[in-house]
Amino acid sequence: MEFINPNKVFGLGTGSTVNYLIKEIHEAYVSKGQSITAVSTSEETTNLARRLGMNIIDLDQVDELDVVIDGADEVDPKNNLIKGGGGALLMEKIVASHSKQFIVIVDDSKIVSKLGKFPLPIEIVRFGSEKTKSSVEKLLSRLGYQKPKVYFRGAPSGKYVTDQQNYILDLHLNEIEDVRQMYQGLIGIVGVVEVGLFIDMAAKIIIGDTNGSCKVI
Ligand code: DER
Repeated sequence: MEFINPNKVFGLGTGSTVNYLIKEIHEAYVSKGQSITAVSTSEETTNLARRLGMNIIDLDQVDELDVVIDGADEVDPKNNLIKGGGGALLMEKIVASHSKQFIVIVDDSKIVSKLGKFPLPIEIVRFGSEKTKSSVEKLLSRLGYQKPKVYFRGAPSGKYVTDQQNYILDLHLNEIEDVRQMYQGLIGIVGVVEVGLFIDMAAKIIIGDTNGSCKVI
């Protein structure tokens, strides 16, 4: 909360952590009559924020944002992240890229020595999605990953469709040896829109623990 200036437009990520933040913002400002304007990274965030009385505007209506606050699925010692467990990685990355400060809130269970235990989400276009999936599998074997499992999120009951009308592939890698090499390889595949690796983006990580205290790194 202390990183938010209620008089300036800020960015709101997506997920259960951000949902708590939205409720706190409502409590601290909106419920006391202060108007709050934010840019959102998903329909889920937009719906909750609007329901709690906030104005949500389009990213293109603002110049650079001062602050964007989001959650993450994993954080490594260099503050690189896996994101996209909630399915909003593309919009989250676009909004975070237009912010002076990208701040991430996690609990200590998400701090890891190497990224990859959490399946890496990538957003791919729906056209030719099986072909894109094979290209991803070929890349992973070339990079030395033995029989990596790559799944369409939501399949087989019904493939998950993102707010931007794309699919998500979850890559079960266990450990990502070289995050930059992985990012470069995946983003170079035609059909891949964005990768849930957020490298060198987070300015601060706020880590909460089960005692209710938190530290900022
Ligand atoms: O999908 C996402 O990128 C979310 O922000 C995710 O990284 C954090 O979600 P959570 O707060 O529900 O754990």
